[in-house]
Amino acid sequence: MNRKATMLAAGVAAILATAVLALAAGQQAAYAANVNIDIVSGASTKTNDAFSPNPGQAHVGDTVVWTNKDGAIHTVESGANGTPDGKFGVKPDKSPELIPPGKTLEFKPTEAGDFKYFCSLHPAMVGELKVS
Ligand SMILES: [Cu+2]
Repeated sequence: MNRKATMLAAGVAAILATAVLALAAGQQAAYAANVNIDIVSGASTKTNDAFSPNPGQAHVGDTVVWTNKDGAIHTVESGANGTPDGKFGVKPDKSPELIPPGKTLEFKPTEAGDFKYFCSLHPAMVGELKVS
């Protein structure tokens, strides 16, 4: 093969490799879903009805998105009040992520299980995320 033909072959191989990677990524995206959970209006005065749906249902690899539809700041911290487990809803320093009105918090579960969570500002607000 001359130099031009070699470069052409390398170019075609690179395009094919990119196409295969894109296909694989597309298939992964087809299985992973967004799971939406609302922090409902008036959540501050609610308990296990502060989050909807509750319990939430997700699969490993999904993106769980909590949206604050209330007018007050809330948090979605994994574990229970007094015994947080730091699996989601916390910053690297383990302090809770604040979710202002209209904002979201995301969590991508990497393992199955039942994850309890609460709002650290209004600890009566409790929820559960079931991951299969
Ligand atoms: Cu709250």
